[in-house]
Amino acid sequence: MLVEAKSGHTGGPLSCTDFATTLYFNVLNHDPKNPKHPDRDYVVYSIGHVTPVNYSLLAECGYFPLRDLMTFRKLGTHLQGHPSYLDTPGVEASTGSLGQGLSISLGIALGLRMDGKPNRVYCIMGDAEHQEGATWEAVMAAANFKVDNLCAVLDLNNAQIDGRMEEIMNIHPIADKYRAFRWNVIEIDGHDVLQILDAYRRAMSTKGSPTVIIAHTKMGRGVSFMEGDYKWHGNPPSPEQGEKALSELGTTYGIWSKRLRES
Ligand SMILES: Cc1ncc(C[n+]2csc(CCOP(=O)(O)OP(=O)(O)O)c2C)c(N)n1
Repeated sequence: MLVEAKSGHTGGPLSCTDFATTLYFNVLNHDPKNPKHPDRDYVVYSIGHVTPVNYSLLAECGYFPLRDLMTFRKLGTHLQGHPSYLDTPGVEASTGSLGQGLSISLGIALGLRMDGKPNRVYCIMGDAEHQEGATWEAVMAAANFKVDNLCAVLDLNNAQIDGRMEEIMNIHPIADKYRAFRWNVIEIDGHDVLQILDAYRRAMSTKGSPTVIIAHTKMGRGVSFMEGDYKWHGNPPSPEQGEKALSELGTTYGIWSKRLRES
């Protein structure tokens, strides 16, 4: 997608891939053939820019054909660089302006609770996004209203657009901050699927407070020349780099083109 588009975000989507894939395939109650099903769980990407992982998972789940992925970031496609809920099935909120997703998720969660419904809301957040003040209003309100159908997943990759998060505007001690706001805090290795599954289960059984899963991850996870390097935040790979990345991730362009043609 990124090579074809010649633009877009590579590093963040790869740091989110393990916990986001686990969420869609093992945790979510959803029906890709009926995206607006009233009993569905909601996923809000507060870090709207991680569309490569968001759209890939929606396509793999069957919300739309895999071949649509090759239109990513092109004029007229429903797969724009940042997600639009009016255009793409499975997208619950139009995001991209950082710091808004937790407030949106909180509103959805409160609405569901008012209607007496059991649906859950997942909000995928970035670490540097916690530099946005509005995030903390939502953190405070979610705990105050004991919104336990809300689970935030924090992609703690210590990287942002201009450098290392800890050097630009350190958000630590982030776990203590959430605890002080009376959230249920679960810290995990964000690339260990068993830990990820266990965290989602613990979040589901927590009553009386919202949960944040702090996922320690690596930007560009799985690709040797990208891992841990913030410069991959907003850059696409060249065709050669793309081929090398795919082979390190256990696939090839050939395999992908075949799947796309057949979809
Ligand atoms: C309100 C707002 N300010 C600035 C930006 C530009 N921007 C896009 S991504 C990003 C960095 C986000 O860092 P992080 O949340 O850690 O995501 P990651 O780098 O891990 O993908 C910035 C500053 C934006 N999208 N919205």
